[in-house]
Amino acid sequence: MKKVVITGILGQDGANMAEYLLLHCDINCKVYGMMRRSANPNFVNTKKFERHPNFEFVYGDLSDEVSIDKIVKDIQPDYFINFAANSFVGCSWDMPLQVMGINAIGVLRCLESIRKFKQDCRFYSAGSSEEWGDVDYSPQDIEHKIKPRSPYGASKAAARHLVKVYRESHGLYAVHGILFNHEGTKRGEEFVTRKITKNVARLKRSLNAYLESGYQSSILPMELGNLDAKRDWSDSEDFVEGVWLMMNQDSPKDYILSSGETHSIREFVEKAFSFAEINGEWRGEGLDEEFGIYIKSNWITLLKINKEFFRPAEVDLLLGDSTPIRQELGWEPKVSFDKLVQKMVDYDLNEGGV
Ligand code: NDP
Ligand code: GDR
Repeated sequence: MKKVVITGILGQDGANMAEYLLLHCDINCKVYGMMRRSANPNFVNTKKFERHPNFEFVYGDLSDEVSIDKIVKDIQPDYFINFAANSFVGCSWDMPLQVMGINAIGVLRCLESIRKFKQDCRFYSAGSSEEWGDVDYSPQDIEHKIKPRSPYGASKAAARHLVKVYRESHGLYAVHGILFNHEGTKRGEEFVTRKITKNVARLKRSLNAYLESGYQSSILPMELGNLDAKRDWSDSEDFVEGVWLMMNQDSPKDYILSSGETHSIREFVEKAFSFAEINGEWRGEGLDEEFGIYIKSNWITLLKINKEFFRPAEVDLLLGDSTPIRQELGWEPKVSFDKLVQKMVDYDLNEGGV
């Protein structure tokens, strides 16, 4: 039975990867899900598999090489899939050293442990389209110059170089997948897509209550930053299948996973409201722009702009070219942009209430 260590197990991709391996495909494996010590850990993403007989939680922290060494030495894994990171670009200006320490040096700690204790263990490094930042051309392919715009992007670029060095110097099977934005019902609430769908669900409930009671003051608008940035969004559940394909090539090669479409935050907002059957409109400009709706001739603001959510440097446009992995490894995403937005809105309206 293959042994798979997945770090970041409580996060979106770690949980989806474990779910894929344990519940959705017939790979005979034991999954060790690494979580860090926390006073109040959140197991919402692991509910479906945490009692699976082939699943076990293990403690470890990417800031602590002793814990990583122990995991690799004791478990002797066949695969080490490293999803753990400080994954929020927005906070990476506030804590750049922590971001570099976890996202780049943390990867180095994993590579070193594998080099020392299990050289034939296959390693996955979670790279990001943020490594390209202010892009030179679209769609971005694997040859695009590294041009990060945030400490987060720089940390992922550093990890990419380290993976290459360990692959070439020590012959490790190590891949650094460049993944464009991917979302879903396990997405953290500070990321813009989940922030939008959670708020749309909350506002839907508030509007319904207003229609029933006529009491309007409880309708608090959501607040967003830059609506004009464009992202290439996909479903995380599609992407973990691509990651597994990258881990099982004859020899290690880095690939891009992307949808090949780009949409603005504004479009995501419009779709999310429309799937919740809230037919609002925009008015105003710049920082005074709002999205809202007229009910009984009253304008009700549902979305406002808040400067606080703008970044010191923005990545304006991301659009990925994932042709190579589609052609060479047969990866194919199943979930379109519309389906993704609808799935997240439906979930937040029904199960994931605020
Ligand atoms: P999440 O933020 O949902 O999950 C990250 C996980 O890493 C969390 O469970 C977190 O633990 C854990 N973690 C953070 N710091 C440490 C540490 N020091 N030691 C151990 N664990 C730690 O991210 P995603 O699942 O969305 O992303 C997975 C990976 O893919 C990340 O590396 C991210 O940077 C990268 N990526 C993500 C993309 C996306 O669109 N989702 C796109 C491209 C790359 P805790 O739960 O305790 O906070
Ligand atoms: P991103 O995701 O930075 O692309 O990184 P995020 O959802 O945080 O931002 C996407 C875009 O939305 C704009 N935006 C806002 N963002 C947030 N979080 N909150 C807001 O209120 C808001 N308003 C507008 C941002 O400015 C940005 O342009 C994600 C993460 O998963 C990374 O880990 C991953 O590497 C990249 O995707 C690819």
